Amino acid sequence: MSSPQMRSLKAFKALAHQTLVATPRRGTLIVIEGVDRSGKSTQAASLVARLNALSGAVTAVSMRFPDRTTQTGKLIDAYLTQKDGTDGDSIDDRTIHLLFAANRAEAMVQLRKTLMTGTSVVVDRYAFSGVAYTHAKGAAGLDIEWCMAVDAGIIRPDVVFFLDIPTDVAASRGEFGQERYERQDFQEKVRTAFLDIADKAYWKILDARQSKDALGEEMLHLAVTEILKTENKPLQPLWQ
Ligand code: DGP
Repeated sequence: MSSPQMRSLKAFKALAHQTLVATPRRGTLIVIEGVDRSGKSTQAASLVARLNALSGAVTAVSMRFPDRTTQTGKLIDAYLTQKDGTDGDSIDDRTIHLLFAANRAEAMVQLRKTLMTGTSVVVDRYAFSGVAYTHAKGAAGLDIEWCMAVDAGIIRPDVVFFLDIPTDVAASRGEFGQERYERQDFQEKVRTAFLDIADKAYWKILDARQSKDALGEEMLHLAVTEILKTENKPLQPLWQ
């Protein structure tokens, strides 16, 4: 990187530090989406660490969906890992969709509270996964509008980072294939559905094939830009 770029990155980080630490503001809701094995969880953890290192304080925390620790999450986990003793038909497609949505809805009070106390939240998967995975099943009645309807009204992210990756590259990564949805043909449909619902107003489509570090720096830069813009903008409902 050339020195003028270094200097502007340094100035940018200094401004970010000052703003993150000194200004009372609501936190920013940052969502990371993508197909399985696109690197979301690694990048979510790294983004929280980078944001906190930048501010020298805990100004960001992470969250993930599905949250497998709650009652709804335990049912979802049994379904995904097929520990329910069946090969997958124990919960029908509409019911599992509703359970995933309930798993997000039940976290909204805590999420709102965290944001309103000024902490940003980096979320690994959100309602967009809900729509993409259910719609990708291609079954009658699982159209995009129906899939969106049950998540309408949850907190709208300020920004969505979509970690885009060809599904053959994702499928070649470690541990692919362990859970129910991890089949490359299905993941291809999921990727298409994600790109169909991507809202240019607040989605950033990022190349997830680049190195972990390069992607991490790109996300940090975009996240800080978003945090600086959030100020005290009211939280908005999703899809309403
Ligand atoms: P993860 O813990 O991020 O690996 O996600 C678990 C799996 O569940 C993954 O294959 C994506 C899928 N998934 C996540 N959210 C939803 C949802 O709302 N609906 C459906 N049908 N699948 C989801």
